[in-house]
Amino acid sequence: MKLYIGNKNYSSWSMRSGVLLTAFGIPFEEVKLRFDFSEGSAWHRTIGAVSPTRRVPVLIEDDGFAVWDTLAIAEYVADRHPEQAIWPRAPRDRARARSLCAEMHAGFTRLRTVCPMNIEAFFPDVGARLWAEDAALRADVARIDAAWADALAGSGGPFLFGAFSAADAYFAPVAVRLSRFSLPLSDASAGYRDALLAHPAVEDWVADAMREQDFIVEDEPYRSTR
Ligand SMILES: N[C@@H](CCC(=O)N[C@@H](CS)C(=O)NCC(=O)O)C(=O)O
Repeated sequence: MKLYIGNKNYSSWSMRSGVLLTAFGIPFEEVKLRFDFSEGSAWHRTIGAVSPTRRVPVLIEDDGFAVWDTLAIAEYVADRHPEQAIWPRAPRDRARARSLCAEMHAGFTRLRTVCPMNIEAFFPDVGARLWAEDAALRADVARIDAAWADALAGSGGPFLFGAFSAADAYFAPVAVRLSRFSLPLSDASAGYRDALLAHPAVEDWVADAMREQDFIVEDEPYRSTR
């Protein structure tokens, strides 16, 4: 199967599915589409041909069957690979992991808006200013911190539910944002952020992102050049 993704440096949704498949050793071919939102671009033509939502990520089976949206992709891959604990095995952990993914999928809009993922760039000064000025951002980070600390206290770590699961893949781009904008966390959550960033599937994604050497203006509110 193929996983269509956007720029690895910027595409946080693509990262979730890419990290998930890599972390569980599920074979797939990666098809990277460079973001280009101009009229008639290759991006629009290609994504329009494979995904009804015209968004990445989208998973395409060899017979052309498409699964779009990170939550549906995680569920589909878990259905196809019951031998893998993509969701935690214990029912309550599984329910909690799904709650956290759903919460991430639908929420944390302030963090996502003002701290866009940009793996290769470090903005500690912007982060400090935002932290001082933006109560909605502080509330998003406080909720993430509490959710992480609660799950880690229950599982004992190193990942949210012990072993790496879809919930951790979901929070990988959050760990990147928190680190790049240098936003403060409790000790437990900071340790988890670092463990997540050190996971081999996350490290692979980050290394590829660093090599991209691209600059997409729409994704760069804090820089005019690289
Ligand atoms: N809810 C979707 C979000 C997907 C999404 O917004 N992807 C972005 C890239 S990170 C995209 O394709 N944007 C292109 C556009 O909005 O035209 C998911 O979970 O997959």
